Amino acid sequence: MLDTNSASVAALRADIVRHLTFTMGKDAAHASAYDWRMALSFALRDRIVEPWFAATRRTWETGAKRVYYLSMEFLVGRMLEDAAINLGLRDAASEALAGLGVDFSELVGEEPDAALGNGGLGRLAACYMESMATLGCPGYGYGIRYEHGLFRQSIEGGEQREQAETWLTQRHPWEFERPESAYLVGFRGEVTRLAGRAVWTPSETVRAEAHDTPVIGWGGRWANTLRLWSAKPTTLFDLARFNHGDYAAAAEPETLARTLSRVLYPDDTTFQGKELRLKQEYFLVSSALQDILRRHLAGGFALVDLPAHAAIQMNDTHPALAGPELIRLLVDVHGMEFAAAIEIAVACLGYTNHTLLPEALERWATYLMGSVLPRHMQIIEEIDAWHATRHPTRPHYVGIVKHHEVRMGDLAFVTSHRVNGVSKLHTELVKTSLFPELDALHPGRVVNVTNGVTPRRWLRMANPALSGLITRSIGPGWEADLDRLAALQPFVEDAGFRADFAAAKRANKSALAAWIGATQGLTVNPDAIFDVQVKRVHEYKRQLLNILQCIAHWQRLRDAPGSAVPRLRIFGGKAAPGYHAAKEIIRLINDVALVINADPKTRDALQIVYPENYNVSMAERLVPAADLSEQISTAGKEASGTGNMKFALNGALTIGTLDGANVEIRDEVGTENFFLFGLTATEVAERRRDPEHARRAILASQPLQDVLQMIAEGRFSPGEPGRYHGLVHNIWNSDYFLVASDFAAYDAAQAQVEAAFAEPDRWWRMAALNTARMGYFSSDRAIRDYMTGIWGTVSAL
Ligand code: 26Q
Repeated sequence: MLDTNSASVAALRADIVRHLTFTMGKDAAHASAYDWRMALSFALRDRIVEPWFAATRRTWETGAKRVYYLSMEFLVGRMLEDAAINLGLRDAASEALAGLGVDFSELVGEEPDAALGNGGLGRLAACYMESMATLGCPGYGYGIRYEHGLFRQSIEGGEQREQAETWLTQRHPWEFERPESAYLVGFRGEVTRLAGRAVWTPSETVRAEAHDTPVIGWGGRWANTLRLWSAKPTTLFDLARFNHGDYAAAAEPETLARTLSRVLYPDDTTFQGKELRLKQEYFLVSSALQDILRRHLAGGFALVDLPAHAAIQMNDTHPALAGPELIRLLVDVHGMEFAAAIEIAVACLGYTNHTLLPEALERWATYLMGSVLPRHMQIIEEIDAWHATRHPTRPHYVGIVKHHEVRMGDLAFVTSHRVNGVSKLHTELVKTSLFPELDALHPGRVVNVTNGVTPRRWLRMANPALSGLITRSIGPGWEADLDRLAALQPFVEDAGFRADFAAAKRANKSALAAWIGATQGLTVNPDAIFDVQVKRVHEYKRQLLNILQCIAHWQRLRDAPGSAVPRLRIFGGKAAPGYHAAKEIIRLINDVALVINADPKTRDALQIVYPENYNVSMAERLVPAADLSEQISTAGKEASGTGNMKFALNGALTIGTLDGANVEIRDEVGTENFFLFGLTATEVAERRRDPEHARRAILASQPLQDVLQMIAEGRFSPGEPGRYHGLVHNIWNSDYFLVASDFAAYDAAQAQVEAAFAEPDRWWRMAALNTARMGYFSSDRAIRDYMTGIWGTVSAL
C-alpha cells in the first residue's frame, strides 16, 4: 500500500489545485466545497486512469476471458472516499486538503449517492464490481445510466412521501462520456422473411450511448469498467417543425428516447408488466450484447469461440432477454444456424436468482412481448420448442411460454449453463420449489454461490475505529484476505482487546447519537443497546414483528420501570410506492415512536427512531454503530440478505431466523454467538396448512393480545382510532408471514439479548468473535466462486 509520504501529498495537492484552476475554472479564494470536491475527485480519477489502461491493455494482449455482469441496478453509493482508500491515498488526500484549508470529511459527506438500485440486488452488483477489480478478474458491468435513481423518501406525519432523486444535477466527475461508443436499439415494427432469413424492421429506434466509470480495486492494482447506457434520440431535432412554431412536436423523438433511461423502477418484489420496463430491459441487453460482439470480433476471434472469451452473467431475470438477443444477433445479423447459436448462448450465459416470491417473478404477456419485440417473441418460441425436443421427458406443464405469458425465470434457466442461488438454503429452494422439473432435466446446472460484501467499503472505510484495532492486532492486509480475521480469535480472551473493541463500538455509537440528535432532534443514550433493522420495507421482512415486540417491551417497562437495559430501536427503509401494506407498517412504526418517545416513565429505557431516506451512506453510519442486527424474515422468504453480513462483520450480534444466509452466518460465528428464534422454512410451510395458525398463536400469548388490542383501540392513532383496524384484522385472520406464530419466540430471544448485554465480558467476547469469523462473507470469496464454478475465468494479476 502507498503511504502518506510528503512526495505523494505534495503531488496530490498540486493536482487538486491544477484541477480547481483549469477543470473547475475557480480561484482558491472563491472555491466552494463543491469545487474542491470536484477538484479532488478529478485528481484521484487521474490516478485511476493508468492502472485502468494497463488492465485493459493486458486483457487485450493476453486474450483473457472477460466477465460481463448485466444488471438493471448498480447501487454504488458514494465513490470519492472508496476510490481514495483503494488507491491507498485516503490519508494523503486528507493531508493535501488540510494544507489548503479544506476538510476532507466534510467534502466526502457532500457527495450524493449514486442510487441506481433498489436494495440488495443492486448493492450486490456494486460489491461484485469492486471485488472483480480487486482480484484482477477482467470484467465489465453493464447497466443503465438512470437520470433519476431510487426516489428520495421523506416521512411526513409518519407517512412515506416520495420525491424524485436528482444525483445528476451536479457534475458526475467519475465517468467518461463515450458518444462514439453508441448502438442502435429497435422496438416494435415487423418481421419479414427474405431468402429464408428473418428480417426485423423496427418502427422505433433509439441510440444507446456509453458512459464509462472506472472501478478501482484494492491497492490500485487493477481497474475494470462500469459501462452505463444513456438513451438518445436517433433523429435530429426537427428544425422545420420548430420554425413552424410546433415546439412540442419538434422535441418529440427526444422525449421518447430520453424516457427510456429517465428513471429506475422503484419496485422490488412485486412484478407489474409495464411496457416501459420491458423496453428498458431490452435497451440494456441489446446495447450490451452489441458491444460484447463488437469487442470479440475486434480481437480477431471467430463467433463460435465466443464462450472461450466471454462469460455473461444475468443479475436476476431482468436481463434475461440476453439469450434471445444473442441468438438474434448470431442468426439474423451474422448468418449462423439457430442450433449453433443457442449452444453458444448457453455456454456464455449464467443466471443468478434472487427471489422465490411468486409475485416477484417476471412474466410478460405474449401480446406485449410480441408487439414490443416481435422477433424476440419468435426466438423465444423457438428456444422453447428446441428445449422440448431435446428433452422429450419434459412434462407438458413445463415451458417458457405458458398461458399466454413468457416466464423469464424459465427462459433464463434454459438459456444458461449455470443457474445459481445466493445462499445454501435459497439454492436448495431454487431446486426443490422454483425449478424442480428443470433441475431434474439439467442435473448439476443449479449451483450455490453464497453472497458476499466488500470489506473495503463495509469495514475499512465505514469503520475506521475497528479497522485500526484490527490492523494493530493482526497486522495489515486483512482487507484483501478476509479469512485472516480469524487471527483475531485468540485476542478475544484478552480483556484489554475486548475493552478496545468495546471502545471502538462506543465511539461509533456516540458519533451516531450525535447525528441522530442533529437530524432527528432526539437525544439518545450512547450506552443503550443500538438495535437496528434497516432494509426495504416488506411484509416478509417483518418490521411489523419488531414494532409489535417494541410495544410489548414498553408495556413491561411501564409496569417495572428501571428494570431493563436501555435500548434504542432504529428502523430505516423505503416501501415501494404502490405497496400499501408496507406503507402502513412505516406509519405504524412512526405512530408508535411518537407515543413511546413521549412517555416520561420509560424514556430512559426505550426510544424508537426512523430516520428518513435510508440509503448506502446512511448504512455506512448505522452498520458500525449497531449492537444488534435484526434479521427476522419469515423463514424461506429472504434469499440471502447482505445487510446481515455487514452488521456481523462490524461486531453486531444477530437476532434472526433460519433464513437466507443467516443459516451460514450462524454456522460460521458459532451458534452460541447468535440469537436464533422462530419457525424453520419447513415448519412455516406446515404451519400455513392450519387455517387457524394466527388465532391460535395470539390466544396463546397474552402480551401479543394486549399489543393488538392497544393498536386496535387507537392508542397510537388517537386522532383516527380506526387507522389500524385493517392491519390488526389481517394479523388475526390471515397473517401470511406468521408474525403471530413467531412472536413469543422473538420476545424470548429479545430477553436473551438483554441478559447478554448486561454481561459486558460475555457480550464483547461474542461480538468480537462475530467479526473474527466473518471472513467467509467477503465478496472476494464469492467472486472466486463465480470465477471457478461459473465463469471459467482466472485472475490476470
Ligand atoms: C422487477 C420488475 C420490474 C421492476 C422492478 C423489479 C425488481 C427490482 C429489484 C425486482 C426485484 C428487485 C430486487 C430484488 C432484491 O434486491 N433481492 C435481494 O437480493 C439480495 C442479493 O442477492 C438478497 O440478499 C436478498 O435476500 C434479496 O431480497
